[in-house]
Amino acid sequence: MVENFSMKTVIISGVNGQDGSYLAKLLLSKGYEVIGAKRRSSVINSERIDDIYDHKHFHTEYFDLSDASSIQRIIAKYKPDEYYNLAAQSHVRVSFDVPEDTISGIINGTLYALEAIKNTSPETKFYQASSSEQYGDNPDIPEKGFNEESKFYPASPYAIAKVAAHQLVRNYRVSYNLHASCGILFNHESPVRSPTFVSRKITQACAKIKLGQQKKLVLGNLEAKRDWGYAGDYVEAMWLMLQQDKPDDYVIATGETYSVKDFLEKTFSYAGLGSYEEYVSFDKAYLRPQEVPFLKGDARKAERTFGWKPKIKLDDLVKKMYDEDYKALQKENK
Ligand code: NAP
Ligand code: F7E
Repeated sequence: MVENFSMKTVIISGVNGQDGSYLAKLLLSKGYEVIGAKRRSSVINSERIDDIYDHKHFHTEYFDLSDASSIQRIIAKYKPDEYYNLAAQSHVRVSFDVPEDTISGIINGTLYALEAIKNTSPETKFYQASSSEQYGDNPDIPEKGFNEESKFYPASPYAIAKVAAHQLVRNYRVSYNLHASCGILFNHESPVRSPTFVSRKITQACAKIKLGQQKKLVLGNLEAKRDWGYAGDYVEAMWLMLQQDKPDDYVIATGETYSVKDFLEKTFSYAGLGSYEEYVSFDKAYLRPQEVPFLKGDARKAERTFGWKPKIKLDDLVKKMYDEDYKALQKENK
């Protein structure tokens, strides 16, 4: 039960995920009562939030994106000051295999939350986890990168759903005067990123190769370019968006872009393993039916409006992720 009624209350959907876990810790440090909404799983998968599970201001609730009643129930129960809509099937390639689940979860989960807020808690401020994938394969790339005015050319079921959810949020903002903002976040990673994404797949494999636990790393397209930042910096931007007087949309990015090959070179070089080419092989299973070749973001609006700038860029991110992987694997082996 929430005990202290003078504290601000927040619901974070997808609290078990990478961003949910960073955001929960940030908001606890800011004195919020944090309600982490998670779905039931057959095995315990709360490792990312184990360290706050017993925090007296942290509570969990079960919900599911496909279950409108569960979302209505938690919003009506807590009438939170802020709601962060982070839960999603977030893997782009997997969205081609489970398009219906991905699309219905992202669009309906957003709709159910917006409807519940409109009907039972209209003062709740809402954050939407929009994505740079929404720009897709847009060939018109401004010199500084994609910005809030750039057109969306979504190139996967995941991105198509994120565009629809983004438009829903804008529609509810205008139609019902809700404080609902979209953060268009470019790729952001961390030591707790799932190893099914390429950044952590590389840092973890590299640490295992260094420790003699793995020989090869199998990847897909090495030419794709991404604007990679640090999740810890990006959740700060989510919070800042909801502290503004007016709701709006903001790009959050580093403004720098690198290829998967660059990521490999940086990680293998930092690990002192020499050329990645000795270890990496190709499997078409990791290709997508349609690829997003180039992403770079222009976050100057966020900087102008609330002073947000990334603190960690790619070189430091690679070191941070590799070091954590190496330490954890070494500890496991003792
Ligand atoms: P993540 O690590 O994959 O976490 C997603 C969370 O959503 C997980 O906790 C997952 O639960 C939960 N979830 C999935 N399907 C659900 C369902 N049907 N009902 C309830 N919960 C469900 O993703 P993330 O990197 O933290 O990203 C957070 C959000 O930002 C996502 O919406 C993602 O699409 C978006 N985004 C991410 C990035 C990025 O680079 N990280 C960039 C732009 C936007 P389980 O733990 O049980 O699987
Ligand atoms: O792929 C290429 C792959 O899966 C990055 C999600 O958080 O960010 C993420 O989506 C690139 C792609 O991230 C492998 O083809 C090569 O070009 O790490 P990723 P993503 O697709 O950019 C956005 C902003 C989101 O919103 C998403 O939720 O790397 N790549 N070889 C590979 N990718 C993976 N996963 N595995 C490989 O073996």
